[in-house]
Amino acid sequence: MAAPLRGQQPPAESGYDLWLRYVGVEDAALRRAYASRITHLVVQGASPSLRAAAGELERGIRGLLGAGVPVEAEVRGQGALVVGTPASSAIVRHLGWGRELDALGPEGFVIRSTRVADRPVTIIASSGDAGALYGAFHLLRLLQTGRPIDTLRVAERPRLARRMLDHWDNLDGTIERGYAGASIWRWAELPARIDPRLVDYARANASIGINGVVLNNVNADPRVLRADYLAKVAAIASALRPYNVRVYLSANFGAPLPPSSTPDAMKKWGGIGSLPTADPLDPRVARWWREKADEIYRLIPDFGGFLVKASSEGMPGPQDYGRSHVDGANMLAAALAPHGGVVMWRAFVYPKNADPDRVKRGYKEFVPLDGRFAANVFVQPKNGPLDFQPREPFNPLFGAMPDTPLMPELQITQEYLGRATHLVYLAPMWKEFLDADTHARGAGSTVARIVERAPNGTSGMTGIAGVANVGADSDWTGHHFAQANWYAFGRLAWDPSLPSDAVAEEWARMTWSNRPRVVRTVESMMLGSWEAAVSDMTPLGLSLTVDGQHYDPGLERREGEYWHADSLGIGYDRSSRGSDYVGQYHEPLRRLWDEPATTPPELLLWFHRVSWDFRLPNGRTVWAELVHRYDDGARYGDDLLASWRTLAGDVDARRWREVQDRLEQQRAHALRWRDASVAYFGCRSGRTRCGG
Ligand code: BDP
Repeated sequence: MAAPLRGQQPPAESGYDLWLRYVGVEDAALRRAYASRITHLVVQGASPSLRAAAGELERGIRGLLGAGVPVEAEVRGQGALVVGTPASSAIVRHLGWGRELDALGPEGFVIRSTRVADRPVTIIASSGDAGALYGAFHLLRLLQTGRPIDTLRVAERPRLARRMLDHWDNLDGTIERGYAGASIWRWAELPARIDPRLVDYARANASIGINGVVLNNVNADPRVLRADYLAKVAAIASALRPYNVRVYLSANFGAPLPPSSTPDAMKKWGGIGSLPTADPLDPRVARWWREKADEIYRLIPDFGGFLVKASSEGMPGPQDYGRSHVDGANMLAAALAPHGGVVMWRAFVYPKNADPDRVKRGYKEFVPLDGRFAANVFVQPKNGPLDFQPREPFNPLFGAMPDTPLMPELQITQEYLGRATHLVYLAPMWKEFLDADTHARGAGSTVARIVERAPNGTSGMTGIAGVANVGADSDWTGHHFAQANWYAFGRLAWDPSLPSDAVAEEWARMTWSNRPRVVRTVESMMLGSWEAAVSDMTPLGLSLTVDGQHYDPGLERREGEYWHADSLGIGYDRSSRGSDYVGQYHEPLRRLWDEPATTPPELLLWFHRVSWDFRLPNGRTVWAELVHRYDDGARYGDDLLASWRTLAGDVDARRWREVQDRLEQQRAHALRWRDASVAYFGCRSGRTRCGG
């Protein structure tokens, strides 16, 4: 696509190209500099991933520089861009970087400006084909974001081994908590026809380092494990494989049981087998799963493993048979182990009998099991102990299971954050979680450090998962700005230490424009958006204030269970004088969060029930602060609209209008949240008239 002239409005776009638009570099001097550095492409090796890397570079360079460059077998003159591995490429081999590349691993890479036969070249090298592909995307990112490329010295490797996108897609094409249209897996057409869209999906994931995808909902329909569906799964796997994306499935623990009559009943009580039980300690059950795993690996040799929601929210599990989570997970792990597969066993369980305070239950269920899981089992807790709320303290399981690999589950889809109608950039929330200091082994034991280090005897068992926000809408995510959350999740999974503003800037440049005004405006719209959403929906540590659809305010419905508001005060007492949830944290957090005065205001009502006149460090009472935050959060909608208006000429008309429509919806919705919340708490506290 040709570069727009300065001041001219760019041509309409649908958003389908995500951050891989490869529009022409606007700055003429920069474009010339790039063109002189990249005169031809040399890709030695023909594996599917190297071919994918070459294809992406050709496509990207053609778009960015306005003309393609020839692909040569050897370096010819100056300006070669060489891609390969020591195994695939004589040029890379002769550079003698083998040791360094080995240390970076098969997904790591270097990008370097150097000389070959006395000619200036740029080398993208890795010890593995996947790393070469990631290096290609990295170089393209540098070009897309206007970075200089004449003296490159990049060395990268992912900090986590499994960087997973979890789809909550159902076999009927719907998506649980999906706000961007139908599922992109078109089961009815598979395996005969593979939608070309799957390749674009794989490209997008590879560009941000995502290397695993769970295809189906954790509320798993057991039929996905049937032979006819496995053939479809294998077809999807073949489309994703060149991009280093492995396929995983959510497995229903009741799968060995016989079928049940209705689809809904299938999930909870039905299976695809004929056994009278799914008891993990019954040898027939273990054999059934072993044979199932063998069958899967015959079709998909690099199958990743199973994600399991068991004994949770009515899903079948080992506890139905009086067995433990360890019994269940280890039985499945034994079936997968001979093939190198893993189990991701969710810790999202909250059986009523465990504790009256729901947020304490996951910890109480899982901590006693630490160290007893097989070496290929991850326990997968959500970032917070409750349920993907706009803000929660970090889940105290992080730091409490030192002998178990923990794979955090984040939610990219905005279930509790205004769905795809609100602009909410989630990286700051994920950073708050990843950077949280658990103090498990003294100061500095952040969640990220815990997750990055596989426990002894579980080498390579590191990872992170995000619940996908992807659907079949033309823009993939239902809101152009929701693409940023997919992007940011991948980037943080690759390197949890990246700052959210740097990630936002990259995304803004690639998705919208390198014009400084656009970059600045888009970035600032994004950076305040999460705090604004928290202020508008769950200020000061409130949680679950939503209705049954998890979109509109539903305060009456939640009163009493997650917080309590009356004339005396508001909050939930989880201090040592209350439910003692605070006792699940290490010192000094336990001590600090035990007192309202030393609890951060952001979490005050999560940990404490305080009077409306309790004074916050800024001098305001809780009542005044609540009203202030609701108002502030709602007003962010006006700020977003005002900012976006200034970009009307800089952004293509179609995407500009679509974002504008969403922002208008968001503003109206945010005002509704504020008004409903202030009225409700005003009435409960006796501060304002009820029902007025
Ligand atoms: C809740 C969602 C529900 C999921 C559940 C889970 O509302 O759709 O099935 O979490 O994570 O937040 O299992």
